[in-house]
Amino acid sequence: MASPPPIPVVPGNRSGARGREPPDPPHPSKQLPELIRKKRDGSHLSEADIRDFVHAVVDGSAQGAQIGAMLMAIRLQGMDLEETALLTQALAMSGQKLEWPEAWQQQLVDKHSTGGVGDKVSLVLAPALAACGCKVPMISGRSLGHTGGTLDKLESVPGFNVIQSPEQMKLLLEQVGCCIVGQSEKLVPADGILYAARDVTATVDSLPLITASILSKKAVEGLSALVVDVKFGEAALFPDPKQARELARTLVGVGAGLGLRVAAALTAMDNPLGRSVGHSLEVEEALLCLDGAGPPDLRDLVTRLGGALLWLSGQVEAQSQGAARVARALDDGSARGRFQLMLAAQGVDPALAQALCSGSPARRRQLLPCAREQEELRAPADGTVERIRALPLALVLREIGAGRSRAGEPLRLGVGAELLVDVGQRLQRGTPWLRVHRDGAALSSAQRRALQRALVLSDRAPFTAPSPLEELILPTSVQP
Ligand code: IUR
Repeated sequence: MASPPPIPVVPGNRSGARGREPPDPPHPSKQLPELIRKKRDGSHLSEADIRDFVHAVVDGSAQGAQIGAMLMAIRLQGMDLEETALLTQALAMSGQKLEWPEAWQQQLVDKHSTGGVGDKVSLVLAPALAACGCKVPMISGRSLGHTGGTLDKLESVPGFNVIQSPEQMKLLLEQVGCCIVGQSEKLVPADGILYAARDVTATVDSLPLITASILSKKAVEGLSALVVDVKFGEAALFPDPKQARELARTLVGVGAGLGLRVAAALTAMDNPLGRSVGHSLEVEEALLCLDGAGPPDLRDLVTRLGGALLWLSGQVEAQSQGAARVARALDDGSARGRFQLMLAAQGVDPALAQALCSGSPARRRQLLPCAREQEELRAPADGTVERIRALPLALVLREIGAGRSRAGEPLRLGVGAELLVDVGQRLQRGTPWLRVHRDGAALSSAQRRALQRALVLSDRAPFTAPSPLEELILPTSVQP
């Protein structure tokens, strides 16, 4: 594999670059109907149009209905790459840009996912990359709909604080090499407002809006390289692989236009990733992966995404070399050491962080939030596990408290499920295949039926499940 192209230096998009210009004065919201009409009728929005819209969103002059109308116009009419890049920039400029020492330039990397079930990759990858010498200023999201969120998973560790100022993030990167934090009023506030509005206006699944939302948060991080994990399959935002590939290409293309080196991984989200779904159960599984063990699909994704990032940022000669380096960090305990440091530096009692990281799986379970009851489901027939459908599983778990239907809803952090079998495995009728961790009443018969439908059996011979990573789309050219 050839070395990646030299890293472009884009003014205002790098460590040491000057801060953003002071914002222009607020614009009156009476202009907004014109802008909305323009997009509604399929015209191209200019840089000034997009900037005016984003200003109005942030300064509060845009009414909720106007924001919703513009989002729907964009959802229905789309945006070309230029408009999407302009929207990304306008969102990024709505808050503070993170400033890092010049010496970190090449080491700054990050990963983002479009949302999955059982996806705990960030929990493992951020400390593993830190152990490989990277700086990872990860701004993550919360659980929403049937998909899980990294911030909520981390908050199942008592004391973990996702609210960190830009100054604290810098300290975390100096001392630990990684941090995982939430978006705040200082960081890309326009995306926070638009994301919440998208959620209640059926405009989440818009290619330009997703692209601008993800890349604006990454543009302020001043990265050398970014990999976006774009999910496809039944439980993904875009189930159709063609649409997911289009999103992946848009992310790579718009990223390149902004001087960001972005790769997009297309990964299958039909089965949950790993064997655990649910907040504290996923932290336990992330710790297993950090022990150098855990499910092979999780380790495979962590090492391959990490390998791609080390290669893209020019730190290794080939992706396979990067993957081997990440695998070493998992096997020699250095990644777990970084995770322990990150927990303690982000508010967890150091004794608890140590006990979690060095304890046995049984001890870890005692230290994390635990559901009150467990209930097992058994295979209804003999057969080979063809699929374990992530979507019905996640929908039932959401009903019993492991997910949210609306932003801000409280979560039951110990609620979730453990898969007791693997895809490709031969089962006999009556074999326990799923252990549900629940707080409330027993599962209803409708919930049990829905869960049993998640187990898809066939007459095939046993097989080894393929890697979830189907394709890595790399930037072909970078236009600073
Ligand atoms: N993650 C984001 O940061 N923004 C989005 O719109 C989606 C995932 I979907």
